[in-house]
Amino acid sequence: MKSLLVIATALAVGYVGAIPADHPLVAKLDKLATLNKRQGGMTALANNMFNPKGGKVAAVAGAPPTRQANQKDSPAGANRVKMRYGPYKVPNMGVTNILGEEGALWNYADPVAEKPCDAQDGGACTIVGMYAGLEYPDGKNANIDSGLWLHHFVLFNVGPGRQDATCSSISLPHMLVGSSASGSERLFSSGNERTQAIVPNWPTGKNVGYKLKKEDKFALIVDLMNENMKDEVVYLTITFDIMSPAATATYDDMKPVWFDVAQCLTSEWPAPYNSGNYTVPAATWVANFDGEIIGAAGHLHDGGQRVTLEVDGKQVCNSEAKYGETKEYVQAKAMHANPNSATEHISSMSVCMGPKFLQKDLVKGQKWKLRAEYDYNKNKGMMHGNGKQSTVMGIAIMYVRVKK
Ligand SMILES: *[C@@H]1O[C@H](CO)[C@@H](O)[C@H](O)[C@H]1NC(C)=O
Ligand SMILES: [Cu+2]
Repeated sequence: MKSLLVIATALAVGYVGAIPADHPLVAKLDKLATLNKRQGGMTALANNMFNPKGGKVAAVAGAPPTRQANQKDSPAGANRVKMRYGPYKVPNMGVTNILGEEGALWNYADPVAEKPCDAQDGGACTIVGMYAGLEYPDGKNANIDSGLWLHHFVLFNVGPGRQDATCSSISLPHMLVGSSASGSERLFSSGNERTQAIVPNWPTGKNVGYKLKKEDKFALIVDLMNENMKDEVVYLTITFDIMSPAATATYDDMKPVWFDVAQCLTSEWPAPYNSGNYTVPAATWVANFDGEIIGAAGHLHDGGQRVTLEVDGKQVCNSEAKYGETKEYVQAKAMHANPNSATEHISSMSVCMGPKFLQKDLVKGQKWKLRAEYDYNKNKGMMHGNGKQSTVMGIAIMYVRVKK
């Protein structure tokens, strides 16, 4: 069993990349899936292995409620609900996990997360907007300027008929939350850039939303970093704009498509170079459903310049990174006091939508390809004490309208 876990670890950090179907590692993933089944899930196993010193802890006394409805600035007709997930304890910088990551809550699986509408309409609602944040127990924003990173999270929807568009049944992130790619789909994600996906504000995002059913259940993978020398407890927030099923009866449904250089793994990819520039391509995805494209946004790590999407050889989307736009994203001192490590961090990624998305329709059989471009000469990366760049990522989530 130990060796299988070592394989899981290797897969998890992305050493094998996007796996072609005939790759011998697929057989090993198969074994992992069997192990997963036999043990009734690998959630606890993986959490104990990767995060022995961190994870979900008891609610903090006196903290604000975990569901806060009627937030300001919701789009017309929607209720903006902020959900606070956790709280999660993030170990301090002095704690190194088995993957060599310091101060990390690493891909922590939280298989039970409340939906924004579990408290109303019996758990059915239409999501028209989503964005994420990180907060201290008292509700104050947690960001890089106080050493806390919303490194990333993955929101899964687990339910009957849910099938991830870009992974088949054997997929590590889905297994981490005790599900599979044929029983759940990755619905939303965000890194510390905290991109807002408020689709009614996008040119082709009217009268469409993600229709949550009563039977659907949420699960999370939470990845946080703490650059302080003491453990910190924080809440992940996801703010949803929701509408009732009755108000959205005529709306089209929306399906997410997750592109990733480390597809069906946990998205980390070892930086192929420690300096200069390089491009990491993802494996080609052959579109497996038809729809109308609403928008897409990318996620990169520091040093990243852009995520591009290509359809049948033509570039159609360019999601660009910007750095240090506000003080929250600028550090006084680089990690490990390494002068080659970044102090200015990615603070936004542009969204491809409307005229900036050169492809209007998703058509079965199209060949889609994501590329993640890095250039450490333009922006420094996050370096370990040993001079190696930490792992990178290249992700884009695209939302597609599916006609009723
Ligand atoms: C590196 O940067 C140069 C100049 O911007 C560009 O022409 C080249 O395509 C880049 N190479 C890679 C592998 O991204
Ligand atoms: Cu990331």
